[in-house]
Formats: sequence, C-alpha cells, structure tokens
Amino acid sequence: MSLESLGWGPDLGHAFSLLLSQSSLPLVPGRVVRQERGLLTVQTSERAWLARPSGRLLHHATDAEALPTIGDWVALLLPSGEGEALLHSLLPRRGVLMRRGAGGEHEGQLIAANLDVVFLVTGLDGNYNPRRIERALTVAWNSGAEPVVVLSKADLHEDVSARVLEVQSLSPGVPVLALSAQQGTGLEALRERLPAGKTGALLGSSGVGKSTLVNRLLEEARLATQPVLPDDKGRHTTTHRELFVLPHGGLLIDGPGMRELGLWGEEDGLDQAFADILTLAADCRFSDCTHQREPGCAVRTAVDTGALTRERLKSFEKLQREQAYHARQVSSAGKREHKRIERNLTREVRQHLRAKRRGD
Ligand SMILES: Nc1nc2c(ncn2[C@@H]2O[C@H](COP(=O)(O)OP(=O)(O)OP(=O)(O)O)[C@@H](O)[C@H]2O)c(=O)[nH]1
Ligand SMILES: [Mg+2]
Repeated sequence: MSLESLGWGPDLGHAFSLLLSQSSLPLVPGRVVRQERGLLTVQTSERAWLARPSGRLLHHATDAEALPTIGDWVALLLPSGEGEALLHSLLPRRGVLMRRGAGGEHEGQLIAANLDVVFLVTGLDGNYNPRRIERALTVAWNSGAEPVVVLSKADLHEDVSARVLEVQSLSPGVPVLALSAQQGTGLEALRERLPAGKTGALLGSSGVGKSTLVNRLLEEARLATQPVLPDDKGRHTTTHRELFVLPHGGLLIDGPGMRELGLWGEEDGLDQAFADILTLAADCRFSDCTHQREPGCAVRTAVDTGALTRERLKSFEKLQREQAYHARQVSSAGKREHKRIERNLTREVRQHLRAKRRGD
C-alpha cells in the first residue's frame, strides 16, 4: 500500500526527512490505522505492524494529547524479525479531535488525529436531538476539521427534507446530508465530501448506523452491526477504532458510539458552531453585551422576533459556561503542575549550591 493512498503528502515527507536527519535510527514512516485500547496497528508502505509507544515517547508525554492515536503519522523502529514495532515518535499533526475524558474532568480524551472531515451522524429514528448536534458541532470545529452533519436511516422518516432544513438552522455553513445506508441512498454526496486521500471520522451515538455505512461504502459486510432494541441506550457493537480505505480513495474512521461529548480545550469551535449568534451580537449596543438585560441587545431582539430560538440561545450559553468552567479547571491544574516543577527546580538549585560550597 502506498503511503499516498493513506493521505501522505509533501509536508509529512519534509517533517520525516528532518526527523531522519536528527536521528541515527533506521526509522520508517507509517499511519496508525487501528486502535484497540492501548494496542495500535501502524500501516507502513510494506505492511501492518502492531506497535507500542517507546519509553521515551511515554516519558515525554505530559498529557493525553501527546500520546499516539488513530490517524496519527508516526516514525517506527521495526523489530529485526517478527514481533512488535516500537513507535518512536509522532509526526506533526494538523489537528486532533478530543473530548473531555468521561472519568476525570482534567483529562482530555483523544478520539482521532489528522482529520479533514468529521461526520456527525444522527439517526432519523429516535436518536434525533438538536442540542446534541450543537454540542457535537462545537467539538468537531475544535478539531480543525470540517464538520458535516449526516442524518442516517432516512428510510425511517417520512419528511426528511423538513428535518434537513431544521438541522441546517442549527449548523450555519455546515453541509447537512441525509442518507440511508440500508437502502444505499445519499451515499454519493458523502463520497464527494471525502475525496481520495482525505480522512474523515464518523462520530455519533451507538446504533446510529456508522458501521452499516462503512460496510455500504466498502461494498462488503466487513464490520459487525447489530439491531438497536427499543429500550436500548446503545449496545456498543464496535469496540475499537479503525481507518478504512474506501474504494473511491477516501479514508474513513469508524469507532465505538459515544453518548457524551464534553467540551475540551479552549479553541474557537463555539464561535464557529454559533456563528449566527456572533453575527447578531455584533449589532448589540454594548460590545460586552451578555444578552441578559442590556438595552439595545440584538440577540434578544432576534429571540423576540423568532429569528433565533430561545433553545438555541440557551444551548449556546450552556456550552459557553461549560467551556469557561473547564478552562478554569485546566488552568488551576496547570498552576499546580507549575508549582510542582518550581519546587523541584528550587530543590535542584539548592543541592547544586550546597555541592558547590562543599567544593565538589
Ligand atoms: N432502517 C435503517 N436501519 C439502519 C440503517 N443503517 C443502519 N441501520 C441499522 O441500525 C442498527 C445499528 O447499526 P450499526 O451500524 O451497528 O450502528 P453503529 O453506529 O455502528 O453502532 P456502534 O458500533 O454500537 O457505535 C443495525 O440494526 C442496522 O441495520 C439505515 O439506513 N436504515
Ligand atoms: Mg459500529
């Protein structure tokens, strides 16, 4: 398999040559194409290798973001015979898709790296939830990739175009596609959003039909899929992440369904996901208008006239609060870390001075 068919380009080539010139090791480039818990599979131009991050890489990783994930381009050190390859280092990323870790508030969780497109999949059955779409759009914009909303299971809804219009109003400037993986309709529009060599990821709750869609695009039933029961909160049929090379050349990542998408990071995804509100706010009398009680507030006027729904404004404010709260949490965690480093440094300096005084 050529690296180009996996999305390799001149920038990566340059970064890799630079790495080679600084290292005496016989490193080989490849892309992480499968991730199952800590187990990574890296595809090189020759073959797929099971790979383990090197001790050096783990040692220098100060947070979760610095660890390898699906979609990453990496430099491998191959074993002399069979066995695992050593994942020596990550090549520079174009962006990462992250959410807040489900367990701890201070940890981000990597979903994928180097994405061009994030397909936010929502089922047109019972799964539809506008607030969830707004949240997912914010997370997707934060990754630096282009979001596309995919309304799946279009065969189960009698007025698909009305739903498409409704979702378009929630996602200004974002393409909204409706498709049925079961019937094979609407797939061409998705392929057009994922040209050859570009990487996309499917993001959506369990049971929305992500793997069914991949099977349909691959033109073979390669992935396991499973019916959703009426009382089901999601069965998590897919348990690992995998990158597929589709027949038309696009690259698509499927993974386990995700119910919660906590905001992570302080990127400007919120401003992009709610660009309509920001445009309105530019006309508020006060530049620091909070859209609560100030006179001359263009945002509240839009709510009063029905141009903006109250629910959408609430959703924006809620996500803003979540991001601000989280940013404070991160900065206090950052401060603690800083203090710890300072303490260690002071100790080292003291030891050094003491040693000097002793004359060693
Ligand atoms: N009617 C209809 N059913 C579909 C469609 N696409 C998928 N399904 C069904 O939805 C169920 C769940 O599909 P999966 O592809 O397993 O869903 P998933 O998103 O991969 O789920 P996880 O792997 O758990 O995240 C299966 O029974 C599919 O047959 C569709 O376009 N129309
Ligand atoms: Mg699946």
